[in-house]
Amino acid sequence: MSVILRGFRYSVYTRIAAMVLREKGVGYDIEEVDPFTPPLPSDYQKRHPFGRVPVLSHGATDIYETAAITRYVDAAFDGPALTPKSAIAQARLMQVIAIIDNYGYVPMIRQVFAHRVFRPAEGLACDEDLITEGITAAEPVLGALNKIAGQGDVLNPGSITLADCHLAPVLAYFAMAPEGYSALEQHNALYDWWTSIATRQSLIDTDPGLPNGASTPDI
Ligand SMILES: N[C@@H](CCC(=O)N[C@@H](CS)C(=O)NCC(=O)O)C(=O)O
Repeated sequence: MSVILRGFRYSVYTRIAAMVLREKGVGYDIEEVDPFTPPLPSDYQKRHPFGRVPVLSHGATDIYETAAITRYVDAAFDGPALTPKSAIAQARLMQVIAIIDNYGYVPMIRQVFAHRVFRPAEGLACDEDLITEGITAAEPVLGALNKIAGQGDVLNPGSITLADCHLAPVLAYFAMAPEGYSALEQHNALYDWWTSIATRQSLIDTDPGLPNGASTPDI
């Protein structure tokens, strides 16, 4: 059965799904869908009722919501297990994913990365107040993730789980902003984890770069 990842090349959630597919060794095709430039393809709304990316299509089955996609990929395909066995590690894994989705994505990606890195690469203005707001809101997120990394059940450089794959693309973007990198550096356990995952092949292979070939800011 075919596996198609429908998503936007610069989308952090699309990259999370792609990273999990690569960690599992699942071959897939990509169909580019840009949710920020409507209209969406005519058949897309029936695949994703909220019009976001990504959607994973496996044969005739469509799955949306990245946490559901990555769980599905881990369970449905052969390859290394990306869900740990112990109850506490599974709970920590779910916490990492929920923290990113509920508290991390907007400040770290939509405010800090978008305004410090992505919009300038596109030649658009950035809003300094939003960056400041995002850094402030990211602080408790980094603190919570640092505590979990320090406990070592997940975000452990010795093993890769769905939590690692959910967080790595988010921190990769956040750390491209000099303020984001400085904030990350203050959290030792999380920073140690980041320096290890930053060289992971699946993260490197899914790096979309920046629009217009812009270079990443010096950090
Ligand atoms: N809860 C969704 C969030 C997906 C999401 O927000 N994707 C962004 C791109 S990274 C998007 O499609 N944004 C379009 C929009 O906000 O209109 C998931 O886990 O898949």
